[in-house]
Amino acid sequence: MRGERRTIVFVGVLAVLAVAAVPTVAVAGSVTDQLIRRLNRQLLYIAVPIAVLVEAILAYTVWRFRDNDEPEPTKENRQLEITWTLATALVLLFVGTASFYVLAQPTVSTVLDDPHGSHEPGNAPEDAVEAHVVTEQWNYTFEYPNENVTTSESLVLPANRTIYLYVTSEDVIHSVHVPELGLKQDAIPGEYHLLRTEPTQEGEYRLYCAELCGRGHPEMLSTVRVVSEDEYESWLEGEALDPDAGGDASTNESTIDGNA
Ligand SMILES: [Cu+2]
Repeated sequence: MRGERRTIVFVGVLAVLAVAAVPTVAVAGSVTDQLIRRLNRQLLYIAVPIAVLVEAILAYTVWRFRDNDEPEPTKENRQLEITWTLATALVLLFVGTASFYVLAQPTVSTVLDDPHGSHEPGNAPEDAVEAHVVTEQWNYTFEYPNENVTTSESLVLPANRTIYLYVTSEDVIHSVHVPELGLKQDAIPGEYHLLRTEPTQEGEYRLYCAELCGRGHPEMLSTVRVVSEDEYESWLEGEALDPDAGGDASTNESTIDGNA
């Protein structure tokens, strides 16, 4: 009976691990977003069955021993102890491995494969798109140094290309956050910090400032536009010919000042 129960627990744990290990297809905005979503789903596959199991055992115990006026202490059960120790170790091993796999990806952690240990701009590979996100109270300037393009309207990125975003600030600490693309990076005055990703889905994504940075913080919003390669090229050409077409950095600021 005891051996049977142990087998059931082990089979249950293995089944949960097997289900969690299967990659599921979902529409993700970027490679980064896909990695984070998948990890979240895998951890849920582990957490939900365990929560249901524990609650079920708890409810059963309360019901089963509801009229037990003389409870006896549990006797030592070595097999049961070994079983739950091993089961817990297996679950933790899976959680740790799955999390570290995601953390070690270059599109999630940008520190690991940087040869200089710094995030100085200009280190993007030839085939990647390099853009600088310059934050200041309370707007954004997007610079494309290799194309000599600067705009404040929106961050335009081509789909299915590697993107190197160098984030910095002109005044106080801001944080560049694009939840739907899985991107978040602090903007520190005098420093550049790298965000690396590959957008996979064309569309418009909201860009937030995620660090309280003063009076205009709630309105420090912008847009990331992920477009096709052709659209991106013609957008760059248009911006290079007519730099003022993309809007003016002071527009947002004067609007906020006007409201205050
Ligand atoms: Cu800000």
